[in-house]
Amino acid sequence: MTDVQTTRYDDQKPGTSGLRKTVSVFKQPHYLENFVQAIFDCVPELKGGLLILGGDGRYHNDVAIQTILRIAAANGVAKVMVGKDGILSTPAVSNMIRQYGANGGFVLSASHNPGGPDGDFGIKYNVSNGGPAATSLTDAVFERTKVMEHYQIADGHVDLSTLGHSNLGAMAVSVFDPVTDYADLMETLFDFETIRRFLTSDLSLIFDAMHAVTGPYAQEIFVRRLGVNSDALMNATPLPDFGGGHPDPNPVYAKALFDRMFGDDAPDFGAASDGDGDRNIVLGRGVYVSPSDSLAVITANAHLAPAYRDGIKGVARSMPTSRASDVVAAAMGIESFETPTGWKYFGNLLDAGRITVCGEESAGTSSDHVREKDGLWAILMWLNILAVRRLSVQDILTDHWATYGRHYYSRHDYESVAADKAEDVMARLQGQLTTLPGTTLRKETISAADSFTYHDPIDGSVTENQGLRVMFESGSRFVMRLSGTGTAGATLRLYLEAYEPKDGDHHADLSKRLEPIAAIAEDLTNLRQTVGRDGPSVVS
Ligand code: G16
Repeated sequence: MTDVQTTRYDDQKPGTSGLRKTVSVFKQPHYLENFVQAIFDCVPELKGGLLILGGDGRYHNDVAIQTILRIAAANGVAKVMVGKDGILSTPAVSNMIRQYGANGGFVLSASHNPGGPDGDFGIKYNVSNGGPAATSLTDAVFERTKVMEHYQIADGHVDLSTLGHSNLGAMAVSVFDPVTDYADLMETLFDFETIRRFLTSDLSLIFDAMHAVTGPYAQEIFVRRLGVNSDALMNATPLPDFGGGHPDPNPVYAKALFDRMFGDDAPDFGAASDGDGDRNIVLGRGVYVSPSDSLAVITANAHLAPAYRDGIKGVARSMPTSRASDVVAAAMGIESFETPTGWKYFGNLLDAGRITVCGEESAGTSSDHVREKDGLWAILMWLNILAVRRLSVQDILTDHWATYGRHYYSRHDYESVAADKAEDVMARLQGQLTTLPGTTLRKETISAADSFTYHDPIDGSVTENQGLRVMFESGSRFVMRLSGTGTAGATLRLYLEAYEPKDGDHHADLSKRLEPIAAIAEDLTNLRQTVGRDGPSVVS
């Protein structure tokens, strides 16, 4: 074991989901080592404990895993369980931590961000409930990185290509199959027999793994256990640079899937996941299910899957997610919660048993089976619902809107804009918040406007400045916030939502329906001119 005198970095503050930087930043001397040592310093129970380790297979994953193993050995960890070839999806890490009673786990991923030598890398620490570390811990880690002087590291190398047990110094290392436990868990939650019958006779499916981590999981679950033909899987081999793609399942980066689903002879059901397998999107023939609608549909129909047969306790959504799930919760007489963006904010509600399902507009949905969002879980939930109800995706949506009304919804991303310009846009809107209520713009009267603050009902913690909300009397709304996951400049997100009651028109053109709200947002923020763009980089 060596005690290394280190050089500190001042930029190791975790964002929405762990520390994400370009690969070149992570390759700086001591950069990863400092961050990992800071976590060991802040989580003393890891000494003598069990750690889960894996990542999405992106470039630098293999190097970083060996480094973490050596630091873990030097810091007295008793045992590390690491996925074969360093592979583990984010939800699988969460499951492993819970299933094996681990003290924590590292996920190496920059999620939906691009990979490769010029791409992004990331590291996220999950705690013993399986969920992302709370802000109190990530803040403590950041503070530690600013004062630390040393880290400890052992010598050695672990062969990750073969299943089995070995030792690194006194630390036991177990290389395990990353897929089986997770696939087994899915089989306990859903009616695989009914889904298998449906998939092999009535429903054609296509799944895009985007050359990211879910390829092997999809192979095991869809092909081996559910009988789907393997040519239904697109891009199912994980690659360090995601095949040059951008593993974000949106209409721009998953264009091939969208083209198939909106083309002639489209399959009945299409889905995709992201770099580390926690996000999902669902499409039907010629129809895209907005993640906010997906959460609402799952809330209303979860009882059709065996694990949720007795009903769900409550539902939570991140603040920018549309209020579609609130309407379902009210009709069902269950609690609903609005939390800041970031899966970590659902953890307390899940642990306290106040909610069973939760979701985010950023293509994340999950339940209390793990403490992460879970892409394949959401896709299997949809398949279970479709297999029981025997309706098309479009028919499920049409029926849902007729029952609860429709929240037309879209997100406009302005990616990689100058950080100071993005701050200007936010400041301009922030400065008007107190005077906006009562104002009528383009026939819409503003009922309320604020900067979102979350009061955690379980631990009483308060989280401020989580995005700016402008609400209208019509039930429409827009939200503006800065992304916490980008690595280049700033990404501004504008979330647009228009409510159409249950007896209204649910089949209007989406962008036309949202146009007045978008125009008001532009009037109030001068967004496009300030950031120097004609329009958003991505519309989803
Ligand atoms: C992460 C978080 C999510 C969050 C998303 C978007 O997702 O885990 O909870 O909704 O970022 O964050 P932002 O709008 O700040 O970019 P992932 O899939 O990147 O881990």
